[in-house]
Amino acid sequence: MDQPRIEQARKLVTEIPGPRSRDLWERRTRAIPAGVGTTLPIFVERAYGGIVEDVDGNRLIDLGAGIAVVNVGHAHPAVAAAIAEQAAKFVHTCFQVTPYDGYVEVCEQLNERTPGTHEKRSFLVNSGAEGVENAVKIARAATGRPAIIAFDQAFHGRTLLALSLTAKVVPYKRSFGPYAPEVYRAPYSYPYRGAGGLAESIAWIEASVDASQVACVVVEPIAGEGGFVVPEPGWFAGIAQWCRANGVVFVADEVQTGFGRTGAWFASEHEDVVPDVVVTAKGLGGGMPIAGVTGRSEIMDAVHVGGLGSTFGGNPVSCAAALAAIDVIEKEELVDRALHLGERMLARLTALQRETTGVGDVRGRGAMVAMELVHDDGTPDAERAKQICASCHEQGVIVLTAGTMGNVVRLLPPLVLDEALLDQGLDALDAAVRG
Ligand code: PLZ
Repeated sequence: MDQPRIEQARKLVTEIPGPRSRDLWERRTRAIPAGVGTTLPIFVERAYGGIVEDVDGNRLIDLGAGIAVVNVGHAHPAVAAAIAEQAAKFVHTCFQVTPYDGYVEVCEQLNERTPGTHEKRSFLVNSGAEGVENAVKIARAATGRPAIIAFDQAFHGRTLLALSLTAKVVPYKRSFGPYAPEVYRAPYSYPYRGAGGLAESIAWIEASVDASQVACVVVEPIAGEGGFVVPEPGWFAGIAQWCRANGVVFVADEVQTGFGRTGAWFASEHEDVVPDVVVTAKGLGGGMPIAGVTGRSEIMDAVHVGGLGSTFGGNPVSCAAALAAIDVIEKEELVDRALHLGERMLARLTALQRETTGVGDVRGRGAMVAMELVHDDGTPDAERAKQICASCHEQGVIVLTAGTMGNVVRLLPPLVLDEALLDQGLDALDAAVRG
């Protein structure tokens, strides 16, 4: 298919945001509630690879990948072609009404590629939050138990049950309760803050709820929105081990960490953990909305016929995009590329930490790298994180904040990003930090 490819170079022709984006912002404020936040108010005209072009003709380097979604790059030609081809055949039937093979094939891919060689089943929904909700439903059905364990720093989505599992109050939870019952929270391992060693986390769990009442633990291998917090070695595996010992379903939320992002297909692999259930979304669809719930067949099959479903879940166009994206990750060796980009990012950020003040911690895995900004006394400096992001945005580089305290700047570029573009993005970040 003919594809309007955009030269992989930054180009700034107006201030950021430019006049056309500002006009659209006016319309946006009249049409859309303020509750929908915005990181960077440029309005997008098109995007390709690692470049996002706005309506004023500015071309920005993307170090955010739509929050870990376009791992294969924006509008990858193979993904765009698969979408167009499927759209011309049929766009929707509802898989529960009349099935189609793309859905089956995506589930086969998920069963094959997620950790573990045991017999698995998968089913498809539309978003990470919906995936998490369904993982909990399945775990409850399989165990007959009510309770769920989640952790500090956790983000699992914005629907009510998922939001009950999410930790951060502002902006996510404020004024939206009451929350779902039977959710218990334990400390997440946070080496920089010296919090949540394995023994402490398990002690918290056991002090909060009787293990025999726990259906599942829902946990991210790396806390994504929570600030790219990489747990201490052995922690994630230790929690999985506790689950096994207590008949608790171990649910890995790989929504943000999956599909090559961390330099493995799934981040659980870094800890040699085989989760009972894995939730995927984001990178799975190459930019199209789709999410998967994959688990041991005996757990997945515990649900009665008709107990799982969704009108749009596993939409045929999203499935076609997912199959193309998975193929691209494989053929373009993007899992290895994530490691390579990650090393480059870590090296630059580590130098910044050494040569400037206020960068308390630099951490990450693969192409999921962040720095935590702190005051002299070590307390979180969210204002500085915000300023650094704003400076990057002015320089035409999309970066995002994260962190339960909002004091983390995170980098998660498309895995196809040109090295030269990455370096320019890092130059902008460097300038922003050195101020
Ligand atoms: N689990 C680990 O990172 C989504 C949130 C964006 P959905 N993270 C981005 C926002 O402001 O809402 C996420 C995640 C992890 C679940 C989710 C939820 O995925 O597809 O946004 O529902």
